[in-house]
Amino acid sequence: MKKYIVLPFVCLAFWGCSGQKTLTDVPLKMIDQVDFSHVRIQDDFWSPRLNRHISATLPVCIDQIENQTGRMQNFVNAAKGEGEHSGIFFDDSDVYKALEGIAYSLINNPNPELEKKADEWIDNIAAAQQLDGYINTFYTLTGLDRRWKNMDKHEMYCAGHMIEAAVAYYQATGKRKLLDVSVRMADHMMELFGPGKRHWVPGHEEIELALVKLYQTTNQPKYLDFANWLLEERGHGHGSKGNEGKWDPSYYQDVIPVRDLTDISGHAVRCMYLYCGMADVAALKKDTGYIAALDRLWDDVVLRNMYVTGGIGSSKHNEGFTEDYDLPNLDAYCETCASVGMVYWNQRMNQLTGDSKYVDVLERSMYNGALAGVSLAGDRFFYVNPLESNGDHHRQAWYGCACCPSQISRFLPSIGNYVYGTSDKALWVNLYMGNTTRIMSDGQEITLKQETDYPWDGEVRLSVVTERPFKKELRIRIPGWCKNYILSVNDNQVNVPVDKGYAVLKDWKSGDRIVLKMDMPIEVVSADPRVKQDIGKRAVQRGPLVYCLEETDNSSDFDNIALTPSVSFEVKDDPRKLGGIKSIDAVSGNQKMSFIPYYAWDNREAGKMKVWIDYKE
Ligand code: FUB
Ligand code: ZN
Repeated sequence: MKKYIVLPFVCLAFWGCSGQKTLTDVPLKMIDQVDFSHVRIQDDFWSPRLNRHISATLPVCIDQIENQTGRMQNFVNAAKGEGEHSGIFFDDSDVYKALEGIAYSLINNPNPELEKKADEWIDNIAAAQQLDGYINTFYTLTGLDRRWKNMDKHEMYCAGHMIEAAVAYYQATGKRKLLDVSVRMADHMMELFGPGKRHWVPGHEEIELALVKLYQTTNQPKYLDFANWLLEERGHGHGSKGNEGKWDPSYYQDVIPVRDLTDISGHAVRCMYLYCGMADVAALKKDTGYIAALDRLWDDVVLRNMYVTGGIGSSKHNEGFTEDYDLPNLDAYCETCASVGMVYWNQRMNQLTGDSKYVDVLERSMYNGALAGVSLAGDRFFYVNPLESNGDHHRQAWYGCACCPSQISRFLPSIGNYVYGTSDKALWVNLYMGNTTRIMSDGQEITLKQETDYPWDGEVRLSVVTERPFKKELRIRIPGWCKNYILSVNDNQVNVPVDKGYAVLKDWKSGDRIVLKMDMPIEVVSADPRVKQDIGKRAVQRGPLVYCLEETDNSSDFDNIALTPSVSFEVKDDPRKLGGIKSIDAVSGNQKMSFIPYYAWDNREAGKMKVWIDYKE
């Protein structure tokens, strides 16, 4: 693999490889997500985080949107048609993303007060919609005559986030008001743009995946077709000629048609949302060209442009990519939104292929790059996630550009989406976290239950209870990091085939005690030698977690700490440290060091931090 060679990312048989089966007969979406609304998460790792999402993250977002910034006031002003717009031209999107987070929270944790707040917001949003369906407070307050002229101004990006919020709120409450606003805005856009009408290449992708959700919610194929048309607009010279000359088309993924893409380039979050939109449209339109492009792009991202934390986008300059293997640590950008985007995209790839290599990356991005984006208390956020710090990089309560806090607000309550999947032949177990899940499958209720101390421990106890005999396979993911495991059913070890990273258990019955015991040793990993910033360095990981050194635990001679071949490690239970962690103590030569999980850094006094540690032979 690319950035770090110890892990087993091999080129698995995938449709893009030569000599593989043709695509025409293959259903393009193999796995359906088990929606998080069915997944009751209850464990020592995630439950406190989900509770803090309700008690801290959402209140911070609401306070910022209503009181500390003018985001909600912009809607109030736009409704009245008077007053100024404050903030950035795409600030509406933060309101929509926080609203989506509220909706997800309401699904598993009904809360009349929070629902009332969301209804108030939706009233303000609806009142700000123009008669022709247009909605965007920036242009309403600064001159509607200037709308739809600059493709970089995020009008469709904001519309996309509104649609996602609307779908979420409709699912949570059955209330249609924001959905109706969204439908009117989508219809407005389709009156202006589309085949035989005006060209448009959204400067920031997002609308495409949102239109697919709108299609799935309204059953109106025109929204899917419009998403497809927008994707096909790219790469033909119709797009933005640049933000006053600052950006070239590669920043916007607008150099060549998307089905011809081979390399990731430009802005990282834009890429992730584009790839999600392509995967969604491909699945529904059976567009194998899109899948082949996504396959090539995945290799380019994961083998040549991804950090060990699952973060992507190394450069602050374009919030994105430079050249292959350029992965600076101190200056790493690794925007939180991009790591969340990696989760969104990799889930789609897994659903298309049934290959667990995508869940390996999803898990890496989720537990490291994305989770670092929020403080342990849930009230402060990283926008940029470097792999090294001089002690001057800290989470903030909010940002002028607040895409990352609002991203966290919608991502955390929906993590249950990534745990299970269903297909014609199988139930898929992708992630390990304590939960009880009830789904309908083949006309009967199935209850799946996991008990585990993951990510600290590799033992997972799983049971599946069905009402009647149930024929499907259980496909249990063996993570890429796991080299040794034992799978047992009712205390009897079973040796079952492993297909694309899943142990395939065919012989099971309702109520069986299925136990997966994964060895979770400490691994010392090195980067691909082409990553010049990591030459002579090593990183430490255990299970899905990447570890780092913080100065506060390693105050003596932090800059000269080095691992050696004779290093010895010990995993230490630290229930009172950083919300309860397993730290890793190491003795290397005469030096002692203590590692903590990367996600937990910068939650104590300021100090230096590093993931990649000098290695002395
Ligand atoms: O432009 C909207 C969002 O703001 C992007 O996704 C982030 O990178 C930030 O620039
Ligand atoms: Zn962001």
